[in-house]
Amino acid sequence: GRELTGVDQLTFPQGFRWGAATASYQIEGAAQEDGRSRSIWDTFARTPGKVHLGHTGDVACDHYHRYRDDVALMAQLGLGTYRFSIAWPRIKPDGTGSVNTRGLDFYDKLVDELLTHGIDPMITLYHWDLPQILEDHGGWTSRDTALAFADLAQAVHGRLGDRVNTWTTLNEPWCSAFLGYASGIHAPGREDAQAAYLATHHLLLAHGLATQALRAGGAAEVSLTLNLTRVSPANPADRHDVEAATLIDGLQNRIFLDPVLRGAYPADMLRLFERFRAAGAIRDGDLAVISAPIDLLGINYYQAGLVRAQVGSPGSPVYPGSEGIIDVPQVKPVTAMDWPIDPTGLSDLLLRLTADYPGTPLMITENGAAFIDTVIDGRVRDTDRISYLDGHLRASHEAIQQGADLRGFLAWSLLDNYEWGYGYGQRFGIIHVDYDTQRRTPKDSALWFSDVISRNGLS
Ligand code: GBH
Repeated sequence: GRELTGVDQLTFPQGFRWGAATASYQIEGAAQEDGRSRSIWDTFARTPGKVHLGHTGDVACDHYHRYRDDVALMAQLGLGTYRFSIAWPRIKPDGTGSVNTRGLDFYDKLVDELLTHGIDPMITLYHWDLPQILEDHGGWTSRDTALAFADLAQAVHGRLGDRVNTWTTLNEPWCSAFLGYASGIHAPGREDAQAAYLATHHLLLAHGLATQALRAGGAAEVSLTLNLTRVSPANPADRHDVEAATLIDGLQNRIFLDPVLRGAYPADMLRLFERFRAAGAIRDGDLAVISAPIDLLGINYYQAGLVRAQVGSPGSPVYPGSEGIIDVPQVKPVTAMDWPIDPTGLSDLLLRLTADYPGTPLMITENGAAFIDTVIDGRVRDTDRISYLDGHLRASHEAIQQGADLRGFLAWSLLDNYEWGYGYGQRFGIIHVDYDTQRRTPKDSALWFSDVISRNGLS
């Protein structure tokens, strides 16, 4: 029954922010409308062999035309916050210079629609859809891209800053740098370690310069979202495994956290910048820009890492400099992505951030899972997704009990959408999308999440 005592409830702090997240290229479609230019994902998706079945974001969820219905669904579920991203090629089709007003108009209308429904808009300025024209000039390997990003931030804030309080500069710069330029599994699909380290620094600089622009415009709350995780040694008693875990922790977490929150690259990461001839990109004064205070650190968490030292292993192309280290398969239930399910990785991560980078409010800006969903009689019985979210919310609650300053939780994702290299083959939504009809069906997880929001906790 529902007559539960306080002991049976896991209640979150008052004012805890609940919501869901999306990203422009993954949901908008309307790729050729209102002056939008091509992004690196338009190009990458059309490169044979890069994306599952050659899927593109040309139509995606057609959210560009259906945003009113989508906002109505959000309101029906009781979401308090909606995190979405801005498509740079809509705002500045040439990458730099003049603003395309029609591009901004879309986000202006979306923001008003959200506010009308009492939903707090949270804008991410970059979620991977770089204008192709900027990639043609070096993309994130070029310092100019960081300067252009600050101008973009100023333009978007100039139009929406009177109504939007929370601004996120970048989503997961690790993915942009290492999946985009080192392993080539994301756009622009380059496989060049030096480029990945140059991109890392220029992305961080972009974050810092955009933060300055947002502050100058009076933005209330500035944040950065990182994909962070716990990286453990396969054998904690083996010194080599521990060193391996430390290096991967550096490449995944500290290479972004330390410059932003401590004003310096960690020594082991600086050695990699040097080894891959990228240290010259780090100029005097950059770290002061990069480490300007932020109000909120966004965390995207899906799975934890387990590594082991193995002499002679070539290492992983996603971590240039990781020779002698291998990923260890984990004996755990997995999602449809084959990602092991491990909520303790999240509580450990939140407590580690609390200990190592004190004083920064935290927010889970993405957490969720892909499973194989089918609509039967108008329902999707995704109990696997409910238990995934429930487990990670329990882990979040536990971390709060132990002192983590966690301010909110956003589910990834509002809608099934274009899952990058997996195309439409993987479904992360709490709302099912039929890509033939564009029909939306809230899954059981959406109804469950709505109930969690309404009671500010789990029962
Ligand atoms: C997020 O990225 C994105 O922000 C979002 O757009 C995306 O839809 C969502 O997650 C679901 O994927 O790449 O070989 O090292 C998550 C990115 C993907 C990074 C898995 C770590 C581990 C395997 N993560 N990746 S590998």
